Amino acid sequence: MLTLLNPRHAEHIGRHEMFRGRLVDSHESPARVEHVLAELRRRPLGELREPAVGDNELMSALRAVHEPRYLDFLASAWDDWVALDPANAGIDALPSVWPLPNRHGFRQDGWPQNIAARLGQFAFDSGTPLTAGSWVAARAGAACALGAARAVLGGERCAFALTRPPGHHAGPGFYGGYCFLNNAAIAAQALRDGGPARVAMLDVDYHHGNGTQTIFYERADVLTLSLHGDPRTEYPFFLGHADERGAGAGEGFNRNWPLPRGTALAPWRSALDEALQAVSDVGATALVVPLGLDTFEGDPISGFQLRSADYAGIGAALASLKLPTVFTFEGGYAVAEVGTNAVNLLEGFERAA
Ligand code: Q9C
Ligand code: ZN
Repeated sequence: MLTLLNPRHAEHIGRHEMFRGRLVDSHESPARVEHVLAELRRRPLGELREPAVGDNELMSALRAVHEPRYLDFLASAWDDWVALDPANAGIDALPSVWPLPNRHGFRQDGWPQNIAARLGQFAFDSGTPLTAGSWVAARAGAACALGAARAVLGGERCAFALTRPPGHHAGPGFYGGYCFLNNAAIAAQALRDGGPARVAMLDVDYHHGNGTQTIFYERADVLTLSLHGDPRTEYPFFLGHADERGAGAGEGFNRNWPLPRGTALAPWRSALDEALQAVSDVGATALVVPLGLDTFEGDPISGFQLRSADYAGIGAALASLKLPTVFTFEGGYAVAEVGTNAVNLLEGFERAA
C-alpha cells in the first residue's frame, strides 16, 4: 500500500472551537497524523512519500468538486480576518452569524464584505477554526488525495492519503466539521476522470459524510454510502437520514446507515455488509473509503463501541470487494490509539488483498 503524506498538515493548527457555549481546545490536532505516521513506521505497509502534483492540476481538481467563489473565499479568508483587526492574528477565525438560507428569509444574493459575515456564508458550524495555515495545509492534503487516485489509476491496488485537516464534511461551497476541502470527493472525481465509469464511496467515519453526499447527490456515477451515528442525536444533525436516497439522475445512488449511539461491532458489521453488497450491486470498479477512526470505543467526541482489534477485520471486509481503493484519513480523536486503529485497518486490508 502506498501512503501519501501531507508534508504541510501541521500548518493547520486550530487553537479552539466553540462547543456548547464555550471555546474549548480543538480536538482535531497535528498529533493525530503524527501518531498514524509513527505506527506506519513501526509496521510499514509499503512506500511512504509526499505527493508530486502541480499547482494548476491541483486547482482544476479542486474546481471539479468545489465552487469558485468558495475557493476564492478560502484563499483570502485569513488575510481578510487579520485585516479586520490586527489583533485577530492571534485568534482563530470562527463564524458567529449565519444567513440561514432555508427558512428565515435572509437574502442570499448579497455579498457581505465583512469577513465576520463571510465566515457565516461558508461555514455551517462554529467548531471549525480557520487559521493562518489552513488553506495551504488543506491544499497540500488535497494533493495527497489526488496523488492517491492517480497511483490507483496507475495500477496500485491501494493508496492512503494521510492528511489533515479532514475532508468529508466539506461540500461544494461550504466548510465545517474540521473540514475545508473534500479529499475523498477529489479522489473520487479524479478516479472518474481517469477511467472507471462508476466509483463507490464508502464512508466509515463516525459522523455522516454530509459534504460528500451533497457533492454527488444528483449523480449516478459516484455511489455514496455512509455508516454513522444517527443524526437525530449525532453531529452533523441536519443530514444523514436513511430516507436520503439521491435525487434526479442520482436517485438510488446515495444510501445512509444511521446507527444508534452505543452501537458495537456486530450491528456495525451488518450495516457494513449491506453497504458492501450495494457496492457490488452497482458494479463499481473503484472504491474510495473516507477513513474515520472515531468509531473507536475510546473516542472522546463519539459514541460507537468498536475496539482496536476490530479494525483488522473491517479492513479485510473492505478488501473483499477486490477493487482498487483510495483511503483518505478523516476523523479519530483518541489520539494515543488512532495510529494503532488506522494501521490495524489498513494492514487488515493489505493482508486480505
Ligand atoms: N459533541 C470529523 O470527524 N464537533 N469531524 C461535534 C459533538 C464536530 C467531526 C461535537 C465534530 C466534527 C471529520
Ligand atoms: Zn468524524
